[in-house]
Amino acid sequence: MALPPEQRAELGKDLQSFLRFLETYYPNEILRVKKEVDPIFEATATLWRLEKEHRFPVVIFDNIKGSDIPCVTNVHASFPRLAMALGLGIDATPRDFILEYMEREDHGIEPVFVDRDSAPCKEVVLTGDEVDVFKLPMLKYHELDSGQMDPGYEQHRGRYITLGYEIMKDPDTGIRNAGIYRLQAKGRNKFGIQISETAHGHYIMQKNLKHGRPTEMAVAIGLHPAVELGFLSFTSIDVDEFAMAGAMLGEPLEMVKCETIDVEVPANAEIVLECEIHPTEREPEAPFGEYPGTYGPERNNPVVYVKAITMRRNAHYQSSFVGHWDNLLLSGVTRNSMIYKACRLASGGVRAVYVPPSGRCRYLCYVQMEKLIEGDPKNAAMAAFAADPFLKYVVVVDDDVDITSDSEVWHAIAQRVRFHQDAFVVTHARGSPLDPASYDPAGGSHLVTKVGIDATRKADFPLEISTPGVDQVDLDALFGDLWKQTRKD
Ligand SMILES: Cc1cc2nc3c(=O)[nH]c(=O)nc-3n(C[C@H](O)[C@H](O)[C@H](O)COP(=O)(O)O)c2cc1C
Ligand SMILES: [Mn+2]
Repeated sequence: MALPPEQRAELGKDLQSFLRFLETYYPNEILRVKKEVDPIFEATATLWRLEKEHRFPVVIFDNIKGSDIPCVTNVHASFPRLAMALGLGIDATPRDFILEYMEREDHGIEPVFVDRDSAPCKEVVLTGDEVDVFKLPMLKYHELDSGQMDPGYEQHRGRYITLGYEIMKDPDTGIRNAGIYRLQAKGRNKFGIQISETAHGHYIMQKNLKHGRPTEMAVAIGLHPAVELGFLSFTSIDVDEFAMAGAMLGEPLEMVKCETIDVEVPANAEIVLECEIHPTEREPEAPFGEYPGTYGPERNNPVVYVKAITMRRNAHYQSSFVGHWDNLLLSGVTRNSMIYKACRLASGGVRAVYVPPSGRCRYLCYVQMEKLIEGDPKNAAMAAFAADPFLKYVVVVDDDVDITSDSEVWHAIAQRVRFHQDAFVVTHARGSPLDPASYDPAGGSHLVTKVGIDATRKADFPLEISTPGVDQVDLDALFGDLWKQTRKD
């Protein structure tokens, strides 16, 4: 369940060390593309082609047209890699992951400061006119991705940064915050930004906007996946996510001050953009291919100016393919622990929760429990809904059902549910504004209908068939190897 100690020691604390770890011990997890690849669709078409083959390796594009910087993609597109980032074995289960993640979330490790001379992200410092974001291998992901461009930059329309960790400080409390908010490249030193209304980053920006102040914001690109898992932990606005990043890394996160703004960033980041969100300017941003597999609508969104770029000498840029496994799994594994905690609070019988990829790791949740008293499954379902507003269907099953298997869960629904008494429906509840089945998807409605289902066996469930001795049968003794050569259905 845990990585062997010699492998664990080489997990590293930055993106490139993690990639070296994979190359050394799990070389089949990485593919490299050496030929020149167009940032407009060609890289993402390659990833999607692999996806159609059910292959989700890390893909490193060494040579994206127009950039000297390699583009690392798909790091989070496979669950075992996320588990290994936390020191778990390649065969860890989602339940192993939740328990490890929760344990670490409960023991934050405060960051430490290093001086700029020992910070890899300061090896190259570009300020003022030296700033040109189009030197970064930013990709265009989906056909209709767009947004308003500055004059002269039309050929770059639709290129986005999707895996920048935006770091800001709450002006009232001074507490740091980190979250991913996409950036639409508009000009040499200018982006549009989409920060959802519910993100902490949005509250911080609003506090500054009320006073007509710009918001200082650093964007860290290219981090160790454990650091990313910490930054994305579902904490209250009063928790410094840098302590969560340290907890996931297993040691304090090393931080360094920015050159031009009063913000601190991970010293081991590959690339850092030092920015300000303009206090008044807004411009059309998007459409952009979003996590549900549909486009997020164009909006008049804030504008961001880049004051400096600092980076490693051999910096690697990192991208996430939004709407695909790389994006879905990363958000999925971090919400599981929040849902699990709430469900355990509601019922001590809950054993595990899982937000399956079939629900885009957002809309569906399976809860596995040892039902000690009737009614408990519905309470567990209500707790899951209370914890995560994006959920629309929660299905609670007995503890012999494998909740990582959609077909086992559907079997339980088909066999054990009297819908009129085992399900409950809540209309007009808050969901995701990007939900394609919200009451008004074109208008960006966040109102959705939620369904909780108790698919556990009820007290009058008939006796199930069984045959004594199944586990004692020795197939090798009976058939030699021949049984293994029969077709597996
Ligand atoms: C690949 C990826 C892309 C994301 N893009 C956005 C985005 O563009 N806007 C947004 O508000 N949230 C986005 N999110 C979700 C937020 O980053 C996430 O909810 C985060 O926890 C918000 O942090 P905060 O509440 O501390 O601000 C994205 C998540 C992932 C994994
Ligand atoms: Mn936060």
